Amino acid sequence: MIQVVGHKNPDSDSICSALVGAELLKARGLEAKAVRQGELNRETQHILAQAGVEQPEMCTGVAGEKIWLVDYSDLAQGPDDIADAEIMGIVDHHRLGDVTTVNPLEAWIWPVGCTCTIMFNLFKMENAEITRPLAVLMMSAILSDTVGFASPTCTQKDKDAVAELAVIADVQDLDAFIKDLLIAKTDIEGLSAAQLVEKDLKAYPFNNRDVVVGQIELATLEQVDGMIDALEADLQRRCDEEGLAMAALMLTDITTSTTRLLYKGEWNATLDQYAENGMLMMQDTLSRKKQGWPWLQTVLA
Ligand SMILES: [Mn+2]
Repeated sequence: MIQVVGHKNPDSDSICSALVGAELLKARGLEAKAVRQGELNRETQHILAQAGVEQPEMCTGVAGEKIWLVDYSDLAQGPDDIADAEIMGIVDHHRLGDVTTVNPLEAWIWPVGCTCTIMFNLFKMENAEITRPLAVLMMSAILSDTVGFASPTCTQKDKDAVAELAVIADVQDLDAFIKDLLIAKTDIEGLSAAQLVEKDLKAYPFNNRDVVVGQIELATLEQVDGMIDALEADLQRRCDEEGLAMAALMLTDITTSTTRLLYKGEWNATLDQYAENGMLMMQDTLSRKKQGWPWLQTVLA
């Protein structure tokens, strides 16, 4: 049995590509199942309901198991016992991380907007059947990761994949489909500050120190107006408890591509010079991977 596992604090791509990847392996005649490393966010719940697909079961450990990694290749984002698993495959669209393997592995790492775009091309290469549920999972993940094609991470391959998948998924009105998805993506009603920070938090080891950067995608920054103090307090708490050099949170208005950065930790002073009236605004910043984190790396270096 091969377990297909996405990263910690799973986003929609991490869940959908695990589900789709398990089906790809099954189409090859292998035994496989998707697993998840955390609870589903509201957007992912919306996607699975649309697709009529059950959520993957919770990952309870991978020691001694054969695994595929989807949507990451960093040890820090994998299961805690990943060192004792056999990594058989990687499908990812991030920079190459620090996993190493004993045996040769199958690795598909493309600079595209979404892991599911690579999955779609693998299905085509292998002439594996793409059912309607699989098409809904893949096109939703692509539209989520590329924020409806608006992200600078989006490529022609992502657009081509959605065009073909929308036909299989029988989606007539793509704009309405995207709108519903983005409403679910930006729904933060009732979530606590700690839940919001945790939602899409990623570890970025830097200069031998631990750094975490989260991101909340919003329809308007006003959604978090009353929560700034609580969010900053939660970032500070994480620095204190985990010895982080920095904990940052991107508050991103996906309609205007404007990001407000909250940050706490030892490296505060370096970032303070870019703030005005205590607010660090990043214009034209939608993507953590292509814009937010690269800028932070340059500034912190
Ligand atoms: Mn992804």
